[in-house]
Amino acid sequence: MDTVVKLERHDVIAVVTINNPPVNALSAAVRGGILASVNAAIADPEVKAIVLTCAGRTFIAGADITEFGKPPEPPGWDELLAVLENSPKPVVAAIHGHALGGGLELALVCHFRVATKDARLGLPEVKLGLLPGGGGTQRLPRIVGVEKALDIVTSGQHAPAKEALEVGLVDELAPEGQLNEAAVAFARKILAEKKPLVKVRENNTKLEVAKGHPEIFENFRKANARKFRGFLAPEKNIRCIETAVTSATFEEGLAVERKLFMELMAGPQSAAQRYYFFAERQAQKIPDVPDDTPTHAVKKVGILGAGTMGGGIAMNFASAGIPVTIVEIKGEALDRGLKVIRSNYDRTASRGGLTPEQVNQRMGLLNGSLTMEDFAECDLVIEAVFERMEIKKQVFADLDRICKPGAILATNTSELNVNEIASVTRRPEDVIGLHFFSPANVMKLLEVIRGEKTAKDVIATCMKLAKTIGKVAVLAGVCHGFIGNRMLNQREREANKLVLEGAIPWDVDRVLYDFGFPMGPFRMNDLAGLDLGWVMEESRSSTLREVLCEMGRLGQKSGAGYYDYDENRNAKPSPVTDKIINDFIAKSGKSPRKISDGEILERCIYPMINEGAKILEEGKAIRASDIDVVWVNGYGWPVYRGGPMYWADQIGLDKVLAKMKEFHATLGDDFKPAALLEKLVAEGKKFADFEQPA
Ligand code: 3H9
Repeated sequence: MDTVVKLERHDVIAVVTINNPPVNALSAAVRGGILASVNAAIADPEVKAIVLTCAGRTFIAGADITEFGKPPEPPGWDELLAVLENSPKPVVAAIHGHALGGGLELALVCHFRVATKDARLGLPEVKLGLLPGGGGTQRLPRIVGVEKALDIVTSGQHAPAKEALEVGLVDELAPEGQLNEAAVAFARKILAEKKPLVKVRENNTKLEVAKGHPEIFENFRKANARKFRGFLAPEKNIRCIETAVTSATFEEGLAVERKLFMELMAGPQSAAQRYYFFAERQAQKIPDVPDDTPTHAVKKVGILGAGTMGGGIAMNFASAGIPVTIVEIKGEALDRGLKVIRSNYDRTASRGGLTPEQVNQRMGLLNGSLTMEDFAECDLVIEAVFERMEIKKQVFADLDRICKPGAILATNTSELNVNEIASVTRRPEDVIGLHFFSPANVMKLLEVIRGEKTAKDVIATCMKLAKTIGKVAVLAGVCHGFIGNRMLNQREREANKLVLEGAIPWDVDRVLYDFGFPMGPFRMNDLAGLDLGWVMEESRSSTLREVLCEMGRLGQKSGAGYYDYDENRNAKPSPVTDKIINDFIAKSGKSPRKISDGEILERCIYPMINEGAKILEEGKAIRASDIDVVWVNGYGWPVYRGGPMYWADQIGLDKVLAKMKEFHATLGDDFKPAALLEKLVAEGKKFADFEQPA
């Protein structure tokens, strides 16, 4: 028998244990092992019931994603699921950790499910651009009802065991540390009851309720249209559940599920989303900072600055149960900052995301102070003060004096030189950049900036800490704007140039929105505030943005920016902006030209890709996929297009290069192709093939 699956007998109960680290994915070997073990247990006359359990940190986390896109290896899913479902002896799944995707689908063909209290169950295939292809879309609504099932498959979220018990996904919760014993006891109880075994597929009661109510699906589609925009998988997930309700037989529903699953699997969106799944995990691996690098315990965090950024950063730690000392210069600003934090938590509570006790608990972890001396005992201090080098240097000199030896000193700068900041301390090895994105309590991305002298244990600690506070960390080297903003600057420049050549801002925004961004650059700037980094005294009316700021059009917050806003913050194209643009064009002496949507897209995105190539060749990002992780998590790049570097690989780097050369010839040096782009094209390679020299 295969070693990844073990069969043991405890009296009349056969226990089948899967052991395929790290997450017991259902590889061909595992499928074969389960099939052989279950068949053997069924054939053994001494065995009366079967318990299916997993070793290691989790139950089965799904199909083995690394097998996708390769020729299928036997045994097939249908064969495996059928043997379990048709077993004449009761099969009990014993679930700990995660039961996800194919793992949950396997549990759903078992007759019963026992879970630990901290287990989580879900069908996250939608996040891979897929749908549950092992009968999940047909069995789930039969257990939890149509509306709940729609929610589960289209969100991909994992339900905690308690909720799974309430909705009938789980039959019993096991006492702490006794999962297998509880599952065996459950099996004995079933044997004693001698009731006939019921298959999930035979239970149609919950589907009946939805029959003749197509509006359930239409309403669901409408309510989620914005969230699903651009993605193919949610609609196909919905269609499968719709079919579960409308089809005459279970088999018919399964056939539709299979067909739509295969369509998604063969399509570009799922390929991109699967690529992204591994990219995010790969980003955690730093070649010269191995997994076993020692890390510091971070039990107390200090934040300097209680503004929007500082407050948002503080919330991450308080939400993860880590005490925070938050320091401001003036009492008023501190009070205001703490008030904003409380109102953010209260808002989450009012939507049911937190209990009032949890809000109080989190607020209780925030200790406001007016003196930096209170950072003395902190293990990590993050400054979120004004973006001026002199100010940052003063702050770091103070931190160096105040903080205990071994404390990590971090700057939240979005572009300043971390080496220069570190140079004012006697411990540059403890200095690092932690670039959070606004709103810092919401955005998933954390750029971790490695200075020239930053110690490996400091990097390892910050990467680990990012996971603790629910962030996706990407390591970047010191350069202006790091990975994300450095590339964004390219897009900003081109968007602005385009409108002075004849495109209008709303067209630029529409093209990028249609590409899949949540909003275009002008809407984004209006949202962030046009006066970010703008100083009235230094304003020279030299750019469209400056002129808007001088007019008090500061963006959404002031009711007008590039766009005009109504009281509900709906954006309307503004004639004022049109006029300013026309004045600029008239002054330049050039006549506006018609610019195609295709050119808008290429002008905005190809220079970003080119900058990404420079970032790679300079070693400021470890790998191309890290850049993609930054753009998906920090800038709303549509995950179904993988990320800018992946997207470029799909278009073909030769095509990107050819276009860059064309723009270079007509529009100048902003489009000078990166040496790495030229090199990869010459070698017939992709960004995905690029490796940093050892
Ligand atoms: C499916 O089931 C389709 C069926 O419906 C079709 C039926 C026909 N396969 O995330 P971590 C690796 S689709 C292969 O860092 P955590 C991962 O790459 C699948 N490998 O750990 C990483 O490798 P490495 C539906 C996988 O503790 C290592 O495991 N299921 C798989 O933070 C550790 O992962 C999902 O989408 C896999 N399925 O989180 C669940 N899963 O160490 C996907 C993980 O080399 N998985 N790996 O970098 C997860 O959500 C998380 O891994 C989990 C653990 C929550 C389980």
